Order: sequence, then C-alpha cells, then structure tokens
Amino acid sequence: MKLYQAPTSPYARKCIVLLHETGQLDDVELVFATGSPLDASKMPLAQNPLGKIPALERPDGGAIYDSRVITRYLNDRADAAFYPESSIWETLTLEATADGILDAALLLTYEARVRPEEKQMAAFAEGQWGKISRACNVLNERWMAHLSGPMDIGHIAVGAALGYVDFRHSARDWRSENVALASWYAEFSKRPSMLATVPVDPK
Ligand SMILES: N[C@@H](CCC(=O)N[C@@H](CS)C(=O)NCC(=O)O)C(=O)O
Repeated sequence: MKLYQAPTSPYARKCIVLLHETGQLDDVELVFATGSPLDASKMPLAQNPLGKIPALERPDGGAIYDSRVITRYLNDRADAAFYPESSIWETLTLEATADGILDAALLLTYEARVRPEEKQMAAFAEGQWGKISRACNVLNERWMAHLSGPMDIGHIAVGAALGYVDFRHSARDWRSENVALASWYAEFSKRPSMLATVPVDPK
C-alpha cells in the first residue's frame, strides 16, 4: 500500500500513529506529497480529486481518502479494536471533536501562511481559535474519563490535534484552562507511535 502524506500533516499523523499501534507500518510505503488550497500540483490527484492528504492506495481496490476513512480501513485490516462497538458513538464523537480542532487549526495556519497579509482577517482567525478553545474546554470537562480508558481512535485523533496546535500555533495557550487535558497529553505524547511522528517541517 502507498500512503500519500507529509510529516507536517496531522491528518496523516493519525493514520501513521495507527499503523504503528497496529503493527502495519511495514505494509505501507510512505509517499511524500505537499500542497495547499492554492496549489494542488504536487498532491495525489489521481488518488484524491480533492487534492488533499492523506490518501491511501490499496492493493485490493481503489484509493481511499479522508483520514477517518483510512483509519477505519486500517483498523479493520488489522482486526484491531480502535472502534469499539460498545462505545462507538462516543468514540466517533471524540474523533470528530479532535478533527474539528484540526480543521480550525489548519484554517488558522492557511490564514497566516497562504493569504496575503493585507487580506488577512483577525476576526476570522479569532473565530477559528474560539472553536479550538471551546473544544479543548469540553475535552477537559467531559472527556477525561474516556481518555483515561482503553485507547481508541479518539485518543489518537486528540493526540494528533493537540500536537498540531503546539506545532503551528505555539503562541496560543490551551493548557492553562485545561490542566487535566494537558497532563493526559503529556503522557500520551510519550508513546513510541507519537514520538516517531512528531511533526517537522521538511528542509
Ligand atoms: N478531512 C480531511 C482533511 C485533510 C486535509 O485537509 N489535509 C491537508 C493537509 S494537513 C491538505 O491536504 N490540504 C490541502 C488543501 O486543503 O487543499 C482528512 O481528514 O483527511
């Protein structure tokens, strides 16, 4: 299989962390791809017409895309338990919350990096940060029992989301209001799968 990805992509990180956790890393070739909403020329367009990463080329069928689809496929392929039936709606909601943090954080990144400075809108950026901040508060207030339980895809998505916020928006503070979440993340970040996928800008 080929996974189109970049070491800075938090959505790809979700997939790669799962590959580590399920022992499937050797089954996948990691293919570097890069782009932005303004330039999809180096994106895997044949695999994903949306021009986004990650996308996974499977040996037995067409390419699949969107990190949530890929992680579910990889989970089933390994017969793993990252989508537990007994708490499936909680798990999917936690994953959606983390992915929502990622979507807002990526828009914040694009606003600063892709949009020309004179066209940037502070209110838009603050609106995105508001989403991240509220979601972190809810994780801290309502989800710590789940996050302290057996690892599922929600844990991986939250780990990737907080890692990306730190990576691209380190001046923003999500920790001081969310002490329990910060402490969970500090521990979760020590997993070999997380240490092996710390985001880095390509040289
Ligand atoms: N919902 C998608 C989002 C993927 C996504 O936005 N990836 C970014 C890289 S981190 C991308 O490809 N951006 C290029 C673009 O938006 O055109 C997923 O979960 O895979």
